[in-house]
Amino acid sequence: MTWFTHDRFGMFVHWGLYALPARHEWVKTREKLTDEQYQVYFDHFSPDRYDPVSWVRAAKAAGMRYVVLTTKHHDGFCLWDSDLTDYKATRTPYGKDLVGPFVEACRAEGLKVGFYHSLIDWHHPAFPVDGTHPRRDEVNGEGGGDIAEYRRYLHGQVRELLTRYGRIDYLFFDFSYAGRKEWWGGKGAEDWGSAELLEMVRELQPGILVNDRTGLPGDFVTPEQYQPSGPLAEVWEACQTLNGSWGYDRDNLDYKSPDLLIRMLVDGVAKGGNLLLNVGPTGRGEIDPRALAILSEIGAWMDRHERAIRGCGPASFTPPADCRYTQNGARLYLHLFSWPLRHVHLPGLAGKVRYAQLLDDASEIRMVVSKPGEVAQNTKMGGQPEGTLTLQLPVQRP
Ligand code: FUL
Repeated sequence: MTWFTHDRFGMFVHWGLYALPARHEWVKTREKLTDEQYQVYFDHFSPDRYDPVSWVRAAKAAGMRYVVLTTKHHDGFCLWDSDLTDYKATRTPYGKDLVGPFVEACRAEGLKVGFYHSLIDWHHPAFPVDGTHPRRDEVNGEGGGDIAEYRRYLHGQVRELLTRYGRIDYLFFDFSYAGRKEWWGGKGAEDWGSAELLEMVRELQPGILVNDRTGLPGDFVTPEQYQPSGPLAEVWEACQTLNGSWGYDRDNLDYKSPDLLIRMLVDGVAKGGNLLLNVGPTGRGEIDPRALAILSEIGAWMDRHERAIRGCGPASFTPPADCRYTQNGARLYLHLFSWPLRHVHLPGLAGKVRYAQLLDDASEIRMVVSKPGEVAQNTKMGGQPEGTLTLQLPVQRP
């Protein structure tokens, strides 16, 4: 687990046919598109500007240390040259495997390699639901779906992915949480054969980290688009969109600010978690400029503040309002989400801090410890309780 909880920050990449309609990765079900209607995106899939090295470099410059690519999303389209289907990139006008170059790019840049793989599949004829209609087996009787056949396909494809590209560090299955009622009426872990699936995964890739969405416990849990309210018992990673959509969504301008995303990262590390921040490349294969601009602002922050994130975890002290602590060994980092009027009071820290400095410019932060007897009075210390350490902040926020 060490690289994962050390690195803290990764990039999620949702990319597939849905980049062409460019209105959310669930467009097929949301708009009830038939297989025929959706086929037009397959027939026009031609990402002439696909350059995974540029993706990985953008991730690295943003301070991310691992990248997770959708090998297959719910629409069933495969980004690699699977022997088990023709519904794959190599049969589109593009005609080439997309996964191999991605893996090589991550390796070349020294980032960890992650795969996302959807357990549900709206395209495979044996999968009991296509995402648009009622269950195939209810409509067609016996012949409408065959979960056992689909399970063989699923396991076979995961085997391909884990044997063709060398070492894979991370696997994000989607989407059965333990105890969750399946939206399509399935049985979760039993349908996927999750116990055998996980056994195979660990045999093929002994060092891999697997998430919790097979319906069985994994190595980490995956809060989606929210921050847990405090540390969790499990290792965790929040996944987040830039604008509410995972796939490229051209007209959705509801972007989170870089400032908010940095706070999410900080808040997560303060609670012992990672952040997997998503981009949805376009149908030509590029991360669009709006997303790149956000990544580069996060990168500028990370460049100066990386040491308050990387290798850090929660501290045992409770921070004041609007603040977070992250800690790495004997170093405690205080993150101020709003800038108080010159003083910040840290309960319980008196006598515990040898020296304080502003991370931004290494300038000294003067510290004052409240003494017994000063407590009740309206002193310069603001009547802080004994044991409080008060920091005198710069006149201006740097
Ligand atoms: C969800 C999926 O349905 C979304 O499309 C996305 O992939 C997200 C990370 O997981 O369960």
